[in-house]
Amino acid sequence: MATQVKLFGFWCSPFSFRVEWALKLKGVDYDYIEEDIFNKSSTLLELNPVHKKVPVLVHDNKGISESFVILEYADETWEQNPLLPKDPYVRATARFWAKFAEEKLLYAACTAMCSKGETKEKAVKESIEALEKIEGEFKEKKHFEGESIGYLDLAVGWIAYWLPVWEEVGSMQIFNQEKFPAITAWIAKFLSHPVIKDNLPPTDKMHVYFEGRRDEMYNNYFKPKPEEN
Ligand SMILES: N[C@@H](CCC(=O)N[C@@H](CS)C(=O)NCC(=O)O)C(=O)O
Repeated sequence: MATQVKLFGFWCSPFSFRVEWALKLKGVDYDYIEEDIFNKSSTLLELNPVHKKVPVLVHDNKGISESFVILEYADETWEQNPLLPKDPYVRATARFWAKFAEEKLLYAACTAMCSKGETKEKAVKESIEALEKIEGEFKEKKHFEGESIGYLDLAVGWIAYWLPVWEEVGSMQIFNQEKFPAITAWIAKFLSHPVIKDNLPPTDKMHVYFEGRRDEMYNNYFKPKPEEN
């Protein structure tokens, strides 16, 4: 019988990887389909007509989009190795911090990587402020105990692996081991987990790709427009 689960992803997408990690942690068998996000397939456009983005999970011929939505779907569909905590308050807290990191850190860090001057300075400052808040949360609670990784770990997993690449590509410093000891300890544990360490994109290729993205984003969005006469 053909595999019932398919994942449309992109080789260095932190959003795709959080879904791959979840499926692997749960032992769900799936076919991975690499999508060319610069020349999207008609299948992707049909599956995710609203955002036209990866990842998209296909289960029993139905498409599910948006990585956080997919994580929740996977957790409800394949109950082994639960990702979200049982307690409603702890569960809500995990969702809160996942959303916070996405909205306040991920987008600020990308902006910082792709911009220059004042925009970059502001985005670096915002990223550091967001990390300070996440550090406070990580210091207080453990989101990673023993072998079990949860929803929040997967949601913020990109901090461990993508952020250092973005810092180098953007010639900037956001992370600092002395300033963020709790996140530093979490990164070491997260990256040493077998499912995570065996499922990461090659950093040399990531550098090349994100350098290209940086230049493209700068030219298209952040480059000052010539004064109109
Ligand atoms: N909020 C989305 C973000 C997905 C996303 O931005 N995916 C990128 C790849 S990293 C994409 O498909 N980009 C294509 C485009 O923007 O047209 C999620 O969590 O799934």
